[in-house]
Amino acid sequence: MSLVNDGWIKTTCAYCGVGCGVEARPKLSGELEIRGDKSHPSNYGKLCTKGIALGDTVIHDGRLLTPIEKSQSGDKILDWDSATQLVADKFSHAIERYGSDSVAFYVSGQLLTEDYYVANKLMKGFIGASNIDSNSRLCMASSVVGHKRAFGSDTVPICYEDLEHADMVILVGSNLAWCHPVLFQRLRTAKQINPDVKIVVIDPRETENNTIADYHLALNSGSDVALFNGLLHFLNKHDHLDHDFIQSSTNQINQALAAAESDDDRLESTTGLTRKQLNRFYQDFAHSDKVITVYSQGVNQSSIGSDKVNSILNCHLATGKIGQVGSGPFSVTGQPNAMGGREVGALANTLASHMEFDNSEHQALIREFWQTDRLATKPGLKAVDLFDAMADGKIKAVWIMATNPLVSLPDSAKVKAALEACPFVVVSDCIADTETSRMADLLLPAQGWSEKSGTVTNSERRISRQRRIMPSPGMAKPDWWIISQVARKMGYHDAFRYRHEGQIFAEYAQLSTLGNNNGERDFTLSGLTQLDEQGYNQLTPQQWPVTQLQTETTNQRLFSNGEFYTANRKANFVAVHHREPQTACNDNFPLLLNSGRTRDQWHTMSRTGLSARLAEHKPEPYVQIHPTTAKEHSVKAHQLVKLHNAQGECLARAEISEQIQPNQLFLPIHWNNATAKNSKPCNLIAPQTDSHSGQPEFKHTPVALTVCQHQSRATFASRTALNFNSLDYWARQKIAEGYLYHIESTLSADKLANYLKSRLKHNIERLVSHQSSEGSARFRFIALTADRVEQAVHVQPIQDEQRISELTDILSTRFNQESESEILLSL
Ligand SMILES: Nc1nc2c(c(=O)[nH]1)N[C@H]1C(S)=C(S)[C@@H](COP(=O)(O)OP(=O)(O)OC[C@H]3O[C@@H](n4cnc5c(=O)[nH]c(N)nc54)[C@H](O)[C@@H]3O)O[C@H]1N2
Ligand SMILES: Nc1nc2c(c(=O)[nH]1)N[C@H]1C(S)=C(S)[C@@H](COP(=O)(O)OP(=O)(O)OC[C@H]3O[C@@H](n4cnc5c(=O)[nH]c(N)nc54)[C@H](O)[C@@H]3O)O[C@H]1N2
Ligand code: SF4
Ligand SMILES: [Mo]
Repeated sequence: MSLVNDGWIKTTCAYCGVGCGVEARPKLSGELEIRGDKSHPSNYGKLCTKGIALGDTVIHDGRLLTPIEKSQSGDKILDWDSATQLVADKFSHAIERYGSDSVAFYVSGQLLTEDYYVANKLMKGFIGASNIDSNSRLCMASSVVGHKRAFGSDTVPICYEDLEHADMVILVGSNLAWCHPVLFQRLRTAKQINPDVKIVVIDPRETENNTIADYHLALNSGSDVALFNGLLHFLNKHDHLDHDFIQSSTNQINQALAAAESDDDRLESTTGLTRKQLNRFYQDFAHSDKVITVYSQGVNQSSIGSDKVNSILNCHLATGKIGQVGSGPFSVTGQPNAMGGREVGALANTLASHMEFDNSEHQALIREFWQTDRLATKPGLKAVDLFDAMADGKIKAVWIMATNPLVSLPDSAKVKAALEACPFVVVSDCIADTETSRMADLLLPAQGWSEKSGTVTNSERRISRQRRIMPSPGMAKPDWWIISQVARKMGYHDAFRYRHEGQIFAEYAQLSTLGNNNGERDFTLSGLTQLDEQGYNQLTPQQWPVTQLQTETTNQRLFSNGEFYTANRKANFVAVHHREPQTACNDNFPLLLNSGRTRDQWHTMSRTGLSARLAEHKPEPYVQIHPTTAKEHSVKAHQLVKLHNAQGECLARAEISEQIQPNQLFLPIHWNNATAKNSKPCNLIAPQTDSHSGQPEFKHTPVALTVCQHQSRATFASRTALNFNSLDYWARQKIAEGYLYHIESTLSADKLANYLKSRLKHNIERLVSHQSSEGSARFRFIALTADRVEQAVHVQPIQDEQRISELTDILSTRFNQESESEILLSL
């Protein structure tokens, strides 16, 4: 298959774990054309809004272009040699003085497998410690624990095609419609073709999933274990267990059944669902031959996330609905390479490539393979514990790559204190200004999507190439290169002599085969060990296990033979009990805050935030509030509200909606101090975690709510980014040719107008201003050059019911002198 056709280059989407195949073609103008790759078996040419807008985000706005050493005396640009030498020296010095546990890497599911492999090799293989953890800890850790406990391996057994063969698909704690949109499209099409397929949504909130669902179970937040224990008990009581499968392929069902039964008498009060609702769901599960349960952060991000996962796996094991066409549990991965990171082993508690610390044979194999006598022998600190240790002064140097912990870890204040306490903080990112990069001592510019090259693994274990399509700006380099340079400067020359990412991949493929000739471990790339540079460059999607180079599309599933990866090759039932989330609402903090994603933004907006198209869907941070709750708290639609608790506070615009239950709130995770004032949920979220997985409880935080007492509001369009931090509230929206600031203030409208007028650029040709003639103090200013608007401002009192104009197109409007006053009046 030709990978380059009419200039189109095959690559993989930068965003979610669906891992859609993309074709990209650079235009002479520097823009990038994007279309879906029809030959890619995960998406067959389909893309979602974020994928389609990839071309908008390859602009160089805000990129980090050089290594920068930051100090009180100012910023210093470094060359790569000095920058990597500085990292090597600081890390080596800390290790010499305080031991290898005094340094850490905090990495990300947005690294490529090759980057991940090299980072893990350096930390565990040569620094000899295991303080390398990934933001996947915040994302997939509970699923990893659940899988390992049940299957003896971290395995997602299904392939996407199963969604099209299932009789019943359960979406639990997954907003598939917004977070894995192309999978959702595949499911919607399957339902259109066969309306008898049952789709059930299990989420405290209503989401877009409901548009294709047969029914929605709006369970109480955190009650999934009770719900699935109820299902297991029902299956047992009504004789729906698959006794043959249980006998031949599983261990310890009796303990799990007993635990499920003991939860059953409080089932309705715990879940908030009626017997009728429960029975309908339980009957449907029992009577559907082929069932897929899709689960995501509503399951994982909980203080009992691992138990939630096992409560689901128990039901699939008890009925043998696993490893068969159209059947199985399906943990969807979030980030483009969250799965690759798990395969590499870049979590603090695994060794490498599905090999484990507690297995001395694995240790010996890896030691020999990496030619090292320094291999780490015990697990390191998980993300939240790592930042706690940092706050306690125990971590002397940390290297953060491709993640923004000051926004995404719980308890932002503590994370900030931790970074302040750490003597040497290195941040590798593509973007210059992130909340975390503001805390760095050294910034390293990384290549981003469309510039970097390597592999990612998606939710159905399919490995695809991301390819280099555009040159990278400034001095940006691949992460694997940066890490290797540092490793060599730390003295590990021979082990890190990579010239090309393909060499790293071949080494990694080799590692996956160690001691694995008879399929002892599920993960193997034995069919890819012989890839040469050309083979790697041309690599088509491969679904693991890969025992032979796959030249045709495969749709494999694991566990089809009823064998698992435990010592006796049988799957384990895990006895789990419902437990309430760690914090409950009380009189002071009566509302329950849930947090998650919106359709068109990705995490901290460092990339999707560059697209004006994507910004239109949700221009400002918002909080979903039920109409009854809004009434009780005197909140009107679109008012700005403050959420607060002992942990901190956060501002967002009220979106009154029946999609959310009374007394619950939903806040998106995307806005942060780089894009808004005080609008990130992690200000409010306590660092409570699941004791098995270390995954934080992001979806269950008691808060109080008050309406902001602001006097005025404004919109401010500008070609350049501005700083409005002295005002009470601002949020930045990308628009064509610039930014639009949404502002609110405790100042009166005229005072705010004066202040904003003072912020207009002075080097403009004309400044036209206009005060409303209607008596109410409405102000409009516009700063013009010959034929275009440089800046435009509109201010009005808060009680003014007439919504201020949006100004979203103003910067891209061309005009002449005659149309000038017309434009001003139309503002
Ligand atoms: N547009 C977009 N897509 C993304 C991302 C993005 O940033 N933007 N990020 C990617 C990443 S990294 C991830 S991890 C995935 C996340 O994908 P999802 O997990 O689907 O997304 P979330 O919005 O975090 O949460 C899912 C749902 O869990 C529900 N929930 C909350 N508490 C409970 C509970 O106790 N039980 C149940 N059953 N449900 C509950 C929430 O109401 C929410 O609707 O999305 C990926 N895709
Ligand atoms: N309240 C709350 N908090 C949450 C969650 C939640 O549901 N609620 N979800 C959690 C989950 S599931 C996740 S996955 C995290 C995500 O949280 P983060 O990982 O902190 O979010 P991102 O914005 O994706 O950060 C990635 C950074 O890497 C940079 N980057 C992109 N590509 C590269 C690259 O190739 N190399 C380098 N060096 N840098 C690169 C980007 O510019 C960006 O700054 O948030 C977690 N936090
Ligand atoms: S579904 Fe995910 S991988 Fe596919 S185009 Fe959308 S964001 Fe990209
Ligand atoms: Mo995630």
